[in-house]
Amino acid sequence: MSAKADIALIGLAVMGQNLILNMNDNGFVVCAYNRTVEKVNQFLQNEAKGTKVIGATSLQDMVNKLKLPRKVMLLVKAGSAVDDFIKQLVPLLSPGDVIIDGGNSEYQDTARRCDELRAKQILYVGSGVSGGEEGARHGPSLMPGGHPEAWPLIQPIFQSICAKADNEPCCEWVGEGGAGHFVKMVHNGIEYGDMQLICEAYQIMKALGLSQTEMAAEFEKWNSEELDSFLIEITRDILNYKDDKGYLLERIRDTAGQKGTGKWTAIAALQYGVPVTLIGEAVFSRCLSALKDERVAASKQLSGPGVTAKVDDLPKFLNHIKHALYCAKIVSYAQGFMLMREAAKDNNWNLNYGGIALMWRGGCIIRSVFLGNIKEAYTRNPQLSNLLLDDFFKKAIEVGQNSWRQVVANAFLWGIPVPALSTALSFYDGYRTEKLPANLLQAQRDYFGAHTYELLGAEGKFVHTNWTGTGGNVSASTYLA
Ligand code: NBP
Repeated sequence: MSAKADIALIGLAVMGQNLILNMNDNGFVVCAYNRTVEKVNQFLQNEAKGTKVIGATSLQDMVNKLKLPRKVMLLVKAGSAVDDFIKQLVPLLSPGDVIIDGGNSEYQDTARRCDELRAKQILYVGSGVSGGEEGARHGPSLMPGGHPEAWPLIQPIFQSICAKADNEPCCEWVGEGGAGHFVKMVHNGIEYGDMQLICEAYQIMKALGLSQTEMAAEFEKWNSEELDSFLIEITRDILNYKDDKGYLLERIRDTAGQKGTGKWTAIAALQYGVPVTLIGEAVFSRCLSALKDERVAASKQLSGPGVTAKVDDLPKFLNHIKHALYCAKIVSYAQGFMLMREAAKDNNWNLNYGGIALMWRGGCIIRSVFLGNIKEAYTRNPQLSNLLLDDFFKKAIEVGQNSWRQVVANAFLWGIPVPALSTALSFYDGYRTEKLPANLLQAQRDYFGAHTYELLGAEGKFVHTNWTGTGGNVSASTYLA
């Protein structure tokens, strides 16, 4: 049989199957393969019936069916499954062929695989794929990075199958090595943050006695304003959803799961020393939710302020909640972009921040009108050092900050946890503070550990003080605190 497939796709679970059908719709011939080979036939006889999709019975068979240079995309479980397939594929491929990993791989794994495959003359791409099942089928957001020479080879396929926003593809080359998977990881972290903020707004509304219908109406309204986004829209639908026992939401156990990419973002933030506090709180909130039994026990023993949430003007307060959510969201994205900027510096990636906002603008879970505003901010100033300093976002916070403070302060007084809304406000206040109390911190470090400090006006010169008169004059170089 002559080679006729444009690309092979390995991994026939939800993402792989849907991406294959999407590629097929866009005129590409795909060769499907899976570790459990029976699934290939099942797929061809069911979901892919009547399409141009072809199947392979082995990796060798799959490779034989591919046009040159060969392109093989993996959509398998992240981790050792990716390494196993790469190991099996390399002897079957030729120099210049491309392997693409579209799973949720850790960006450092992708960087390592890039190095290993460079030595074997195989081109490697680690691509973020966002949008879940629906996105994979009808247009995901794609974030490819790795070996730049691979991009022209895969660009026609990737930019055909991806989502489009304002007629532009939600897919652009991100950068070398693990850049694509890093950006996808930050995207997932931001998704954690967005979801947590919405949950906090819901919790406050619930405490104020709103019914689910009333909450849904509020989210409906927000979805026609600056918060217009996929997550606000699905929250409205979830609040409205009823089965034969009534509203489903209240019957769902309040313990959140996680698959790790939010945690990876928080870990990367700590490693790069960037205060990505909101995503961190969103991850910890899921951890706290998982302590259900402990919380149930503690709820019977620990007291709160003993007041009921109450406001004089409900519509006005609901508007405050909207502004609080919006301002905190601006901080969250500002923090996410700060992290990408720092990682880019460290890894020599030339990230296009406006392009990243556009990639997230459609197809993915965090798609929103807001991302269009971020894209515009970076178009106005590609060198923008922080989103908070862009005129559009500066104005939005000026307009909303009083509301934000009202919501956080009242939630604290009412004993309602708002970790994401409040950490964002503390970050905002910290970021705009010329003089933080770190002078005292430096003095404490020098007092107990001789860690030295700089004097204002003499930056770069580190001095030590013998604070008690009994310590020595030698400063520390090893003990870290
Ligand atoms: P899964 O993550 O559930 O993976 C299923 C696929 O991995 C099957 O093809 C399975 O083969 C294969 N596989 C497994 Br499991 N262990 C393997 C091993 N040790 N060696 C070789 N193959 C192995 O599928 P998915 O939900 O479609 O996700 C695919 C990738 O896309 C993942 O990295 C995921 O994190 C990422 N992703 C998922 C979503 C989503 O919404 N689901 C969104 C964005 C990204 P088998 O059939 O033989 O068991």
